[in-house]
Amino acid sequence: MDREKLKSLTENSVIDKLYVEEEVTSTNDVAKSMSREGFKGRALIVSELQTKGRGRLGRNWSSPAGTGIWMSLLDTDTENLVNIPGITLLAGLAVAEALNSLSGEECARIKWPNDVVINGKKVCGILTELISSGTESTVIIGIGINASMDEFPEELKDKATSVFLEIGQKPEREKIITGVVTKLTEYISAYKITGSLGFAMDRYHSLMVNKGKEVILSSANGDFYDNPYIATGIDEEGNLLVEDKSGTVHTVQSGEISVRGVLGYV
Ligand code: BT5
Repeated sequence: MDREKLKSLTENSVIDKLYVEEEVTSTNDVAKSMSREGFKGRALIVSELQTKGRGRLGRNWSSPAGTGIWMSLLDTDTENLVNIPGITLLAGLAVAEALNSLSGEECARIKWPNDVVINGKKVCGILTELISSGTESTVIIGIGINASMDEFPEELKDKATSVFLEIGQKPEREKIITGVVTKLTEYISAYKITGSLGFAMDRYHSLMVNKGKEVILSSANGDFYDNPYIATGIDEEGNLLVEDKSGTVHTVQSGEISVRGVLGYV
């Protein structure tokens, strides 16, 4: 990773601090430590390798050296952030738009709530966490993008892909990072002001891969009795709207939910 190529992020005050690391357990863990040590403002942590990359619900995130973008944006100004799950959706939108402007096509799409996919395979996952101590809280947005790997471990082969495998060019990671973080911080500022995802709704819906599709919902407590549902879109808080067979619309919060297509992952 070329730190020089990322310096516009601090020069243009998109972020206050930039950390470029060779190896960490998880960039979200580094962000957590910074928050506990009293950091104030907006920082970006990027690492070549993560030894303990994490997904949701304690799942593993494969983060080999050199071929991916493993980064966390941390923001301690959370007073006006009313709804944290909405941030994950904005991050997905920022990533999909940045990848599409790289390829010049609308191939990257968002799989609600936290994946970006190209041609039905996962190219990016997002893990948003909120750390609170006393009255203060910090939001940490962890973003993993498969950039230039040409193969995946056996267990991920059918589900995962990279920008290189789909778009055919080894992307300049710094360019993607700059695009994503610039967009995402703009979206977060708008979200803080309006308190709603309304401003991003049309763009989100146009890139949402599971909109209008049959989806299978599952959760640990198994309370989805009417699978499959039709996903009709999101509301202004970022909840998923689904219709059951009788046409009744239900609102689903992202929390501990998994969503997949009827025939597979999408
Ligand atoms: C996610 O969880 O998709 C969130 C991933 C967030 C990763 C970033 S990297 C920077 C920051 N630091 C961290 O430690 N994490 C964040 P989830 O929806 O639970 O998906 C996890 C599942 O995705 C796994 O169980 C695998 O099936 C699959 N998976 C793991 N590694 C992958 C990869 N590199 N590409 C595509 N799929 C992967």
